[in-house]
Parts: sequence; C-alpha cells; structure tokens
Amino acid sequence: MDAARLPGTARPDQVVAHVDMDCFYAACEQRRDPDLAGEPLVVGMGYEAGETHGAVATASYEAREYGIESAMAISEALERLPRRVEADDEADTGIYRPVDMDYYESVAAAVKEILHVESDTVREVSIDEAYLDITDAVGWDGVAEWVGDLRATIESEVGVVASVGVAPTMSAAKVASDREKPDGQVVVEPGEVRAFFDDLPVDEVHGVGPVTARKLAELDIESAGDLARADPEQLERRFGERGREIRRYARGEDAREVTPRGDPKSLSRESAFTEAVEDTEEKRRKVSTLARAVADRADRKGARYQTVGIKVVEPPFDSNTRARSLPGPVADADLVESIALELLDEFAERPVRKLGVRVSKLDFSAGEQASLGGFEGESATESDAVPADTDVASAKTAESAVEGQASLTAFDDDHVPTDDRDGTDETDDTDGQVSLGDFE
Ligand code: TTP
Ligand code: MG
Repeated sequence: MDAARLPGTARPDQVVAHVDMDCFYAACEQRRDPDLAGEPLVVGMGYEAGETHGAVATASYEAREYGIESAMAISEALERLPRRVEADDEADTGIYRPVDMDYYESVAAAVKEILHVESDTVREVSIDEAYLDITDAVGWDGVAEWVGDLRATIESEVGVVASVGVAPTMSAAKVASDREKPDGQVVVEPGEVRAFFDDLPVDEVHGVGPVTARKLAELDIESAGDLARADPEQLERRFGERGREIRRYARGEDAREVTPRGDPKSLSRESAFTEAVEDTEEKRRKVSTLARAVADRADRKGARYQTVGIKVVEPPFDSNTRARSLPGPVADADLVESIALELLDEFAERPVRKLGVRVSKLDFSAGEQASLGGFEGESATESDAVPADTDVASAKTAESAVEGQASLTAFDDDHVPTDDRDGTDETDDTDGQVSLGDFE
C-alpha cells in the first residue's frame, strides 16, 4: 500500500472506523415503544407533550421526509407535520416525544460496550458517535465483513441501527459513515480517498459548515475536489489557518490518531426553567435534583470530587457561579446537595432561569480500584458528550427553546472540531441537550 500513502496521514496503515447511530434519540424511542417503528417521529428538547415550545433534537427518517431537521423549532415542525392526536386523518401526521436523556445514555452505553469489545482504542466523541482504531484488530482485509457483523451485532443486541464508515483517517471515516445513512456502511481504502472526496459537496468536508460553505462558494469552491485543488494561500487569507486545515481534510490528509479521551475535569448537570422562577422552594428542589444527579454521575464514573459548585443564570443571560472546596476528595451525595443548597441561599430571592450543579477537582484513583476487573467503569465513560463543535448551537437551541422560539441553526460544525481535547469538562443539560464545556 506504500504507493497510496497519503502525506499527513498519521500511520500509513491506519484503519479507522467511525460509528454513528441513525436518528439516535428517535431510534431509542422506537426501541422502547416498538409501535413507533416506521412512524414519522420527532424528539423535542425543551418540549412537553401537547405543547408547541422547544426545538427538534432529532427526527426519524420518515419525519425528515417532511423537511424536519435537528434544531428546527417544534412550532415549525408542527406546521409541516401535525401531531397525530390532533388530526382527524392519520395520514401526514407525526408523533412527538420529549427527550429522555437518561434512557438514551443507557442505550448509548450498551452500544459503546460492544465497540470496546471490538477495539482497545475507542474514542467516544458524542452520545451516538465514536471512532475506533481497528488497524490491529481488523486491518483492511475483510473489513467490510467486519463492519457488517458489527452493525448486525449492535442492531440485534441493542435494537438500534448504526451507520459505519471506514477509512485511513478520522475525518474521511466520519464523512464515510454519513454517506449512506441510514443503515449504511462505506469503506474507503487508502488508494481511494482522493477519488472519494472529489465529488462530495464541500459542506460534507469535516469542519465545513453552512457558513463556510457559502463563503467557499463565493470563491467558486463547490465540491471537496475544488477545495482540495484550491490555492492554500488564498484559503489562508480568507479563513486563516483553518483554511489550510479544511483543504487538508478535503485532500484526505489528517494526521490525527484515534486516542481514547482522557478523564473529564469536572462533571455537571444543569437545567433551565421554562420561565424565570423566584420561588425559593422550587429552586431548592431543582438544585437538590441536580446535585443528586451529578453525584450519581460521578459515582458511575468512579470519580471523587473536592469542589462543589453551582451555576445560577438570572434573566436574561446573567450567569453566576459559586463554589466551595473541601479539604480532600469525597464521594458523598448528601454533601453535594447540602453545599449546593447553601451556595444557592445567596440567590434565594432572585429570579432564576437556569440552575446547574458541578463537581470538580476530580479524583479517579479510588474508582480505578473499585472497578478493577469490572467492565462498567470503562464502558460508561464519556459516552454522553456531544462534540465541542456543537456547543454553541446547542446552547443557542436551549436558550431559544426556553423562550419558546426555538432556533434556527442546525448544530453548526462550522469550525474544525475540537472534540479531541483531552481532560475536558462535561456538562449535561437535563432538559435534553448535552454540552461540553465549563460553566462559564
Ligand atoms: P446526530 O448523530 O447528528 O443525529 P442523529 O443521530 O439524530 O441522526 P443521523 O442519522 O443523521 O446521525 O446527533 C445525535 C443525537 O444528538 C441526535 O439523535 C439528537 C442529538 N442532537 C441534538 O440534540 N441537537 C442537534 O442539533 C443535533 C444535530 C443532534
Ligand atoms: Mg447519529
């Protein structure tokens, strides 16, 4: 394969698989309630049964036929696809469900467990997505058959469908997994990478979102092949260093190796109120729930913590954080709750639209011992983080969902993903979106 070696490729023989579940939240709902299979199904974040507020987290492929897509306002989705219960005639109607993150996480953990059996090197990048280095475990020979078996195993053992792409680089594998969705598999061998990219629309290149694609079109760059052949200096003038980077991706050059994600630095959970709340008791109840949820999350990850903090967002977007440190690391849900509630006292009389609880200064050493020989700790790792490049839009969606005028922007991958940061912070929004990043 030496002749096919690509400049910028981490290892000339590297074989990377990218696994991405099809319409994941919707698939989970269909798994739980088989009556939903084959139906137009919309899963909304910040959505409640019978309401019109919130934003589309995802939609089944049947619902996508009606033009429904992630991040669209539920109110707009309802215009395209009315709720079944309200319609006289079932035709052209859909079923709407609110997100249930705990359930989706449990399904994701089952999928990730299978992936960890297939390869020792798995990088979980979001709740429904992971890269596997399968250079040693599989190699190029027979890789298509391996992909078929893996997908069949996931479907039969977990009951959800995965699309898989295999390529010599992470970015090409990611594009490949998307190519034949749903229920797709695409293998791009080393000698085929340039040809594979050549005809792709430019916005399918890793790191190119709708905004960049528009700017590229102004430069007559419409396909990934055009981008691959573009003048790197012109791209740099227009987009900075990122211009060179997306050109490299379009050429199939990507020096990254699949590395498992490091331990997170903090764990947090946050939740927004539909409207600002002044009632002290209601705020305390929310903080108690969040504190318990965070402590539980830390427990499952085998993490102790030395600092407990809260985040309090006052209208419109005024974010306050408070934290208290303990003399040493603990794993104590009652303590997380009582500290979080004490920190909340300062805000007892103030209107609040969002609350969060975080534990940080994490210590995983005890967890390692506790889970020696156990599989749990490993497979339940960072499966719940959406890539960092989706943070902004995810946050936007949440903000607007709260205001009932949900957004607009699809998860925007318009900058080169930074999902490969190690030791990142994890935030879970109990309202349904999961985001990476710290409180601030
Ligand atoms: P994706 O993998 O982007 O989407 P998907 O799995 O629903 O559909 P596809 O078949 O195209 O892969 O995201 C995974 C989950 O993340 C998705 O099921 C719901 C959630 N999500 C949001 O909450 N908001 C968003 O804007 C997007 C894109 C995803
Ligand atoms: Mg998916």
